[in-house]
Amino acid sequence: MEQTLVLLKPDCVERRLIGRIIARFEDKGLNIVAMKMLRITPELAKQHYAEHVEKPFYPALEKFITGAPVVAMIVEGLEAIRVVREMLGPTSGLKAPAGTIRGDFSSSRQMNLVHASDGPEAAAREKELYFSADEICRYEPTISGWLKASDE
Ligand code: 3AN
Repeated sequence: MEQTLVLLKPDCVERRLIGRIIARFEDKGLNIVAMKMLRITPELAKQHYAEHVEKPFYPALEKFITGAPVVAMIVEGLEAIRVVREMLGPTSGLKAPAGTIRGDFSSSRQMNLVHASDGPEAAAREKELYFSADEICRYEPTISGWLKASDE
């Protein structure tokens, strides 16, 4: 099992899409093992987007991501990092294919609704940014046996 950090961004919260987006992860058979709503501070934004801090678009990105609450989640499943990224689609909602979350709900590169870790190192780093170990709930849903075979 793999875990990935998912953020429902301010546009997702403001557009009242939290429930519909979470439902897509649940429908896929992924397991939510941690969740909270928070307001991202400029300090946390700089840590989260460390790779973008020096880029010209960073000030607008920080203003956006700190502009309303977000919902942070840890999502667990087989190959969850890749599976969730593919469910989101490419960064720009204008380029994301129909059937992906961004393709279905976003027409923007910045307001693309959801963030998900892009690899194992990012997942480990981002999980720690948003959650302490005691906030992660380990459990085996009783439906698991109907979502995949025991040897998968
Ligand atoms: P993803 O959310 O698919 O992982 P990243 O991490 O490359 O995409 O970008 C995070 C955010 O940074 C984007 N949602 C967008 O707001 C901003 N961003 C990334 N690249 C650009 C760019 N070339 N011009 C403007 N904003 C950008």
